[in-house]
Amino acid sequence: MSKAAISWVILLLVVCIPLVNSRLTTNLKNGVNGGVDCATCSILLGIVDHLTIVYNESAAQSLERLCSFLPDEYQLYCKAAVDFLGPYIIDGFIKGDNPDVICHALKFCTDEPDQAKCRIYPSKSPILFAQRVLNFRQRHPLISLNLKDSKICQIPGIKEICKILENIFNNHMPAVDIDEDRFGIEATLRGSSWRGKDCNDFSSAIHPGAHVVDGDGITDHNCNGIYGMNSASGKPWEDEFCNETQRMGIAVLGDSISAHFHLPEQWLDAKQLSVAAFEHLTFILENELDWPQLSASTGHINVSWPNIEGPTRSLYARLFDLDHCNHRDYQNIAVNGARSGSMLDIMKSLSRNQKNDVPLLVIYSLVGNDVCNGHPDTLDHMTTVEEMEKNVLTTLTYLDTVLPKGSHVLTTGLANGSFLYELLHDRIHPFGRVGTPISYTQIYDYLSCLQISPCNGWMTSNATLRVLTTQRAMDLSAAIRNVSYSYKSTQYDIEYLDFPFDDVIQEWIAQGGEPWQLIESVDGFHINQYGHAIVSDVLWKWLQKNKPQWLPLINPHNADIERVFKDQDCDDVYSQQPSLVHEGIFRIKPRFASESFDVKCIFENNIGWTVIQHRINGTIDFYHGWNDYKNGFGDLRTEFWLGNEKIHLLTNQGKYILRIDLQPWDSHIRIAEYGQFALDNESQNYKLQISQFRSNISTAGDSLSSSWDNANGIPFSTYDHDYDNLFYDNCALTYHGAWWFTNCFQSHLNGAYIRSPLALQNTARNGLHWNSYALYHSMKHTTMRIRRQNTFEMN
Ligand SMILES: [Ca+2]
Ligand SMILES: [Ca+2]
Ligand SMILES: [Ca+2]
Repeated sequence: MSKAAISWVILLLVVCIPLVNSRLTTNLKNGVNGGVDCATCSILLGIVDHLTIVYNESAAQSLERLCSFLPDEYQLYCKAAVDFLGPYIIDGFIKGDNPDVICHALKFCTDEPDQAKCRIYPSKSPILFAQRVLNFRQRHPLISLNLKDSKICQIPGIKEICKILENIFNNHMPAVDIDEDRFGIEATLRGSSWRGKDCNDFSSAIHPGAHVVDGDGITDHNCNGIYGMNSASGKPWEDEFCNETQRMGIAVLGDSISAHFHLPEQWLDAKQLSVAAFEHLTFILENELDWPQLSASTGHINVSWPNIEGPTRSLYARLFDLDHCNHRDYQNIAVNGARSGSMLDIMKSLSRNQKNDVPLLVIYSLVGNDVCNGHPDTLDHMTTVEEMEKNVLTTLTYLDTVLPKGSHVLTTGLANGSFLYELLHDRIHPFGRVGTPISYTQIYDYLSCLQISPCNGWMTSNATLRVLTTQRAMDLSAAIRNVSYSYKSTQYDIEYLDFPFDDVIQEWIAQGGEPWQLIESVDGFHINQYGHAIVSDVLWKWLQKNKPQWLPLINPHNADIERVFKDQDCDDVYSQQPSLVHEGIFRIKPRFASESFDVKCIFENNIGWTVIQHRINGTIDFYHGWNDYKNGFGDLRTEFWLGNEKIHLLTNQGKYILRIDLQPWDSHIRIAEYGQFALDNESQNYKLQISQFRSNISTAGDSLSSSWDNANGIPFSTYDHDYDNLFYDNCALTYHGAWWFTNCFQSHLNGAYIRSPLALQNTARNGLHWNSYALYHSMKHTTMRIRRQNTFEMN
């Protein structure tokens, strides 16, 4: 298989990941007649066809347009795929072939002998269809694609990615988790979107929900952001603010409903396709197309995304509102396709130390997959009542071995999915909004024909089958209820609740909505963002009414917590009081700081940046010793170095992004941005932590962490404290500045201020240098600024 064909497969994998994803994460088989590959090809070409209609252009132009919507890192693959297959596809469209014909001709789709023929655009004449496929192949005899042999995960470069993904998909543990406490620092890959962020990934004793040590007087053991001493009282803040109430975390054991599976509608609707629709593609894929950060159970982000609509309200957010001491103590242990049997493995990724951690409220909620599958004989593949009883009992017994005393478990029954068909079947699917209208029934039938439907029992026009499926779901719910009520736990108390979808629908109608508006538009199966918010409303009301003793008391110190632990950097300043000015000088107090201090802030795109270095005119001399660089010098209104101690305090309260703006004397501003930036403390000589150079947005190149001269892990050097890598030289002295010198540098922005025309040829190299932008050139203006990374951002 040629390289271009491989690229094509990657593109399929990327663009139509939902199906591939469900194949990776569920027991869903490849289907028949080409299954997932066939559906992917047909839908993709359908979208191309729709683009030609929307933009009144040729298929060639539409293919190019489709590639142009993808993020930069996918462009190359997309273009290679178009170069290879584009001519055939275009020829097919010109000759009037529809996506079904082209995908059959290209052998993504087949008609297996004993199977029904699957077409997304059913052909009026089967003979004509076969003739068209034959004609296409005769026109292009050289096409030989054998996708059955494509072992995509064996290709070097892809192999490593596959390994990571497999690990994530199989173990459901954070990809980056150095101390193995099962809490990560990245947002995606089962990291902080799923479980509260680990505030120290080098100590497993430090994690959300952990036991507090010495009142967290020095270290924030439970990652709730509350630590340190109140100098007025001499007591730890955590003791003063959190000891009156009982801390409690939340975890959900669930399926794609709890994980909040969501496929952006913009991806399938040619009218809505755009660069913005794919803006966070990598982040979304790394989160398995799930949005736990916005879910009913563990939602914790209040921002709107470009491709998901609706409010975030969650059980976790409400626990936090009652008591801010519960900050970050959430775990979303939900996996697409999970059912009671597979949960027996998945639940082992739950993190709780029975002896040391605080109690947990666990929601056990598997609402569909025990009756949903893609098999034609779907009833034979559903979980039986006996299996369900055994699985629930095993789960509850296991929880007894991990949950701290005083925990609570709420089990729910299966949802009644029969309403899905009733609400949606004759509505038009987003994919069918352009060109030939396509209803949900047609999509259901097509997926069911390929045997890749998420739920043959409910997503079917066969009313009897829907009733039988609902009956089984009710029997299984009864089994969950019976086991829940008969189980005797030593660690927790337990309650069962029928999945309250009727209440959710009633509540939505009371708010003026229509029930179908709560269903995900693309898959016609999951609950969307509006639905999640209401599910959380209904569950919370139920808990308040029936289990008030499970919920924490209102912490009278919530306002104090906000007061003491706010304004930690310019972004907090901005969120307290959005400013109309572009920049200014403000007072902040980083969490670790004993006193507040002034900084220069820049406000841009609703983000507050904290400036740590600025050079504009040479009025300030930057040739200073260790203590000046430690404490900072200069004038915040003109030129300054903020100070290594302050930078250390700022960058150790979260994950910080560094952006450097560089303007030479003879050219325009370019930037270099790093996803991770921090300074260690003075005992580590303000060692630089820098990584995740953002090559996609940086225009000035990487002169701090490039492989040939990497300043990551290098201490700061001044002329009177020489920690550079050269034993025979003192870089700070030689080049008249101070920096994280290696041997000696690829960048150095604290050198002497040199004016044009000498700056253009600063061969002495003692100026303001960034070699990957301009070698032997001393910059005219430089700004180094930082901001805290938001959890929803990708790296
Ligand atoms: Ca960790
Ligand atoms: Ca940790
Ligand atoms: Ca704490």
